[in-house]
Amino acid sequence: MGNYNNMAFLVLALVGFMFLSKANGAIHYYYFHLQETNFTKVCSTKSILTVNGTFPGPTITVNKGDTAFINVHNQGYYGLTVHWHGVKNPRNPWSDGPENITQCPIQPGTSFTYEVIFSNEEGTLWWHAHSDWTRATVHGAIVILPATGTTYPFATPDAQETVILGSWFKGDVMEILEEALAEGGDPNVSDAFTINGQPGALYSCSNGTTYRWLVDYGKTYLLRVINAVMNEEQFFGIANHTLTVVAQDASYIKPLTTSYIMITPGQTMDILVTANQPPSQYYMASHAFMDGINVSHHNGTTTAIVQYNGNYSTPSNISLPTLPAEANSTAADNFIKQIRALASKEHPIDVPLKIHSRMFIAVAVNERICANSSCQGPDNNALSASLNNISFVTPSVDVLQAYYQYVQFFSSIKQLLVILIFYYDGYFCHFNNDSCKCYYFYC
Ligand SMILES: *[C@@H]1O[C@H](CO)[C@@H](O)[C@H](O)[C@H]1NC(C)=O
Ligand SMILES: *[C@@H]1O[C@H](CO)[C@@H](O)[C@H](O)[C@H]1NC(C)=O
Ligand SMILES: *[C@@H]1O[C@H](CO)[C@@H](O)[C@H](O)[C@H]1NC(C)=O
Ligand SMILES: *[C@@H]1O[C@H](CO)[C@@H](O)[C@H](O)[C@H]1NC(C)=O
Ligand SMILES: *[C@@H]1O[C@H](CO)[C@@H](O)[C@H](O)[C@H]1NC(C)=O
Ligand SMILES: *[C@@H]1O[C@H](CO)[C@@H](O)[C@H](O)[C@H]1NC(C)=O
Ligand SMILES: *[C@@H]1O[C@H](CO)[C@@H](O)[C@H](O)[C@H]1NC(C)=O
Ligand SMILES: *[C@@H]1O[C@H](CO)[C@@H](O)[C@H](O)[C@H]1NC(C)=O
Ligand SMILES: *[C@@H]1O[C@H](CO)[C@@H](O)[C@H](O)[C@H]1NC(C)=O
Ligand SMILES: *[C@@H]1O[C@H](CO)[C@@H](O)[C@H](O)[C@H]1NC(C)=O
Ligand SMILES: *[C@@H]1O[C@H](CO)[C@@H](O)[C@H](O)[C@H]1NC(C)=O
Ligand SMILES: *[C@@H]1O[C@H](CO)[C@@H](O)[C@H](O)[C@H]1NC(C)=O
Ligand SMILES: [Cu+2]
Repeated sequence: MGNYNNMAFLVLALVGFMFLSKANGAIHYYYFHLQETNFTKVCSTKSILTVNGTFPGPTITVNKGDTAFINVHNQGYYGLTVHWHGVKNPRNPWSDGPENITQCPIQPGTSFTYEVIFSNEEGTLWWHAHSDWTRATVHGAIVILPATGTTYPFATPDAQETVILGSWFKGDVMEILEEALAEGGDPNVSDAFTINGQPGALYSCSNGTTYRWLVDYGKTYLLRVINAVMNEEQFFGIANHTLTVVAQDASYIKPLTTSYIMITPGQTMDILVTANQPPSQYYMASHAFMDGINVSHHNGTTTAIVQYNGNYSTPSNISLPTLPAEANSTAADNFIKQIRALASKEHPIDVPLKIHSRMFIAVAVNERICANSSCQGPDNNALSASLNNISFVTPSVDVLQAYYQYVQFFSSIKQLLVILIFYYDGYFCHFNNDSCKCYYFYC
C-alpha cells in the first residue's frame, strides 16, 4: 500500500512536470504543400519543387520554447523529407528529418506531420528538404523570437528582415546530382546566387526583379541572414553600412562590428543594421569565398537593394559593397577569429572543459576507385566524401526505426515478455502471451 502511494505520488509528480514543461510554450500549426512550380530566372524557365509555390518557402515564426506541428503534404514527383536545421528537438528524433536516418521519405501523394520542439534556441534557423539535392529549392527561414516576457540581449530593434542566400541552377537539380554521382566528377556549378530568390542586377535578365528591402532613416533593423547556397561559403555585406553581428545559428555572440561577414552553407547570422546613411539606395551583395585551387564553383555576385523610404532622386549609380576577393582566406579568418559566445548570465554556455579522449578525424573529398578508370574525378576515379577514409552510404531502411525496434526487443527480453521473434520480408514482429506487434522494417 505504501509502495502504491509512493508510486501514485511519483506518477502525479511526473504528470505535473510534463504538464508544466509543455505549458511553457505556445503551439503552432503549419501546412506545407509540396508542389512543382514554374519559375523564370537568368533568362530561362523551369519547374522546381517548392513549398506552396514560393522560392524560398514560407517562414516559420515561433517564440523560444514553443512547439510547431508542420503537416507536409507531398504533391511532387519524388519522395523526400524535411529537416529543421539546428533545432535540437529534445527526445524527439522522429521529427529530425534526414532521409533514411530518422524516417523514410514522404512519398508523393502522402503526408507527414513533424512535431518540432524548440528548447534553448533563440535567433534564426532554417528548414530544408533532406533528400538528395531537394534542399536547393525546398527551404525557408525559422525565426525564433525571445520567449514571451523576455527580451533580446540588446536594445529591441525597430523591425526585422530576413535574407536567404540561395543558388539557382538552370538545369534540374536532381538530374545534376544523378549525373555527378554516375560520372564521379564535380556536379555542375549553379548559374546564379540569389537573395530571397532573386539573382539581382549583375545577372542577365534579372535587373528588373532585384529584391528590395525598404528601410526608414534612423531605424535599427535585425537582419537575419541564412546561407542556403548549395555548396559555397559566402562573403556578404551592405554598401556604406556597418554590420553588427549579434547571433549565429540561434545562439547569441558578443556583438561584432564589421563591414562584411563570411557565412558557411547551413549557417545563419543575426545582424543589427542601422539605416543611418543619406537616404538613397544601396546594394547588399554576396559572392563565394573559395580559396581552393581549381575547385569548381560559381563565381558570380548576387545583389539586392536597400532602399530608404522618402523623397530623394533615385541615384544613377547604386553603390556596391567592397567585399573581400573570392580567394582571400585572410579576410575569412579575420572575421571568424573575432567570434565569441555571449556567455552572459541569461545566455550561458556550457562547454566541457575536461577532455577524456582525443580524436583525430580527417575530413576529405576522397577518391573511390572506378572500374576501367572510367570516371570524371581526379585520376579518372570518382569523388567521394569521407571521414577517416570511410564514406557513408545512405541505407535503404530507416536507421532510427531499426535501432529503436532492436532496443525494444532487447529490453523486452529483460522483461521476459518476448517469447518469439518473427522476421520475414521486412516485417519485424514481437509475440507475447496475448498479442503480436509487427513493424514494417523497410521504407
Ligand atoms: C500553404 O498553402 C495552403 C493552401 O494550399 C495554406 O492553407 C497554408 O496556410 C499555406 N502554408 C503556409 C505556411 O503559408
Ligand atoms: C510549367 O511549364 C510547362 C511548359 O510551359 C508546362 O507544360 C507545365 O504545365 C508548367 N507547370 C506548372 C506546374 O505550371
Ligand atoms: C551539366 O553541364 C553540362 C555542360 O555544360 C551539360 O552538358 C549538362 O547537360 C548539364 N547537366 C544537367 C543535368 O543540367
Ligand atoms: C537596372 O535597371 C535600372 C533602371 O531600370 C538602370 O538604371 C540600371 O542601369 C540597371 N542596372 C544594370 C546593372 O543593368
Ligand atoms: C557610399 O560610399 C562610397 C565610398 O565611400 C561613396 O563614394 C558614396 O558616395 C557613398 N554613397 C552614398 C549614397 O553616400
Ligand atoms: C588547375 O587547372 C589548370 C587548367 O586545367 C591546370 O593547368 C593546373 O595545373 C591546375 N592546378 C592544380 C594545382 O591542379
Ligand atoms: C567565372 O566563371 C566563368 C565560367 O566558368 C568564367 O568564364 C569566368 O572567367 C570567371 N570569372 C572570373 C572573374 O573568374
Ligand atoms: C518630394 O520632393 C519634390 C521636389 O522637391 C516635391 O515636389 C514633392 O512635393 C515632395 N513629395 C513629398 C511627398 O514630400
Ligand atoms: C556610374 O558607374 C560607372 C561604372 O562604375 C561609371 O562609369 C559612371 O561614371 C558612374 N556614373 C555616375 C553618374 O557616377
Ligand atoms: C584580404 O582581405 C584583407 C582584409 O579584408 C585585406 O587587408 C587584404 O589586403 C586582402 N588581401 C588580398 C590579397 O586581397
Ligand atoms: C571494364 O572492362 C571490362 C573488360 O576489361 C568490361 O567487361 C567492363 O564492362 C568494363 N566496365 C566498365 C564500367 O566500363
Ligand atoms: C531511402 O530508402 C528508400 C527505400 O528503400 C530508397 O528508395 C532511397 O533511395 C533511400 N534514400 C537514399 C538517399 O539512399
Ligand atoms: Cu541542415
